[in-house]
Amino acid sequence: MNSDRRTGHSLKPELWDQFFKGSRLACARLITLVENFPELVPEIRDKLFSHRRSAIRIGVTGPPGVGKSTVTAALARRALKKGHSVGVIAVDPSSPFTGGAFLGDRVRMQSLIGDPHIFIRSLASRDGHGGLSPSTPYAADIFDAFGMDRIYIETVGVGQAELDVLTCADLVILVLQPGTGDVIQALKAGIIEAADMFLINKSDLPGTESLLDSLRFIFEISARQKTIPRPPILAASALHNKGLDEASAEMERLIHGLIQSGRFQKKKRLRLEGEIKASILQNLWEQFSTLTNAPEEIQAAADDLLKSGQSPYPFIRKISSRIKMETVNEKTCCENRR
Ligand SMILES: Nc1nc2c(ncn2[C@@H]2O[C@H](COP(=O)(O)OP(=O)(O)O)[C@@H](O)[C@H]2O)c(=O)[nH]1
Ligand SMILES: [Mg+2]
Repeated sequence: MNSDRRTGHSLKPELWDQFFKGSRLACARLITLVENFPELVPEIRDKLFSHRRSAIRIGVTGPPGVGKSTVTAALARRALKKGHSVGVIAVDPSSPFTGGAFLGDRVRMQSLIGDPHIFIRSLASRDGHGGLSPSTPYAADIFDAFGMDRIYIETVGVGQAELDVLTCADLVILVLQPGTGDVIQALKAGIIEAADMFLINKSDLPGTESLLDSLRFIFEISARQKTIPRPPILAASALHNKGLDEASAEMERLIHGLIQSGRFQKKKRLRLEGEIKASILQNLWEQFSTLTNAPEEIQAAADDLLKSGQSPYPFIRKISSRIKMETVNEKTCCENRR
């Protein structure tokens, strides 16, 4: 049995057996483990990697209250009808202990609960502020290995943090609603450039046409600058079940294009590169901090620098040269041991 030194938590072989036999309980348990014990991630990823399939990850983002959960539920329902199996990761802005917002999302997704081909899971957002939980990509990988082929990731939707969704989604849908001026906020946060599709939800409310005009105008200007390809802009009313068939069809067209053009594969490769780089950095930092008292020194230096108003770079150069020395020492030490 493999077990983690620091937590004493173990991944029992039975858990994997159950997971690969399709136990939803085992799937939920694995997600709980990656969420609560990041140190178990490498072991879980090792096991999952060869079982990954080619699920498409769809990020649904946008300001709070625009109808992301309602839209996600509507799109998921259509995907189920087409025979897909669907995973939904809803990032919960509240503490995992209160579960308040998730209850709200569950109500919106109620019609889907009980369908064996859908799995809805909430994750606590990072620091409770917004964006994605650090465990989101791992939860998506678990769904992928579990056999889900459409994975919807609904973010909390607060400004800059929405950009996080890009790092783990193949396709990003930005949901907006009329009459709020949120488009300016989204423009500032850079999400407009990053979204693959725009969905104006609540088109039953006034102001839909002028929001559509503003968005088209934004893209007309940018198309002139030839910086951003114009994404599809659609209007829908998830509550009244209008425009969602069109949105779903448009999304499938985008997915098809993504696969045909090779961008899907490229996105997967970039994600993997990012994960490798981040893990190497983390490992190097851990090694360096156990060999030296760098964390304490950095804290003391930051205090001093703030007081003195001096540039941090001489200190950065000093500590960086120690990284080189420690690497040489480690290498010599390993060679001597051979
Ligand atoms: N008028 C109107 N209300 C909607 C529509 N879609 C969702 N809502 C309502 O908007 C509120 C927020 O929806 P929700 O899906 O939770 O938004 P989220 O915070 O972006 O996930 C709920 O009260 C929904 O019933 C719509 O198309 N029209
Ligand atoms: Mg929601």
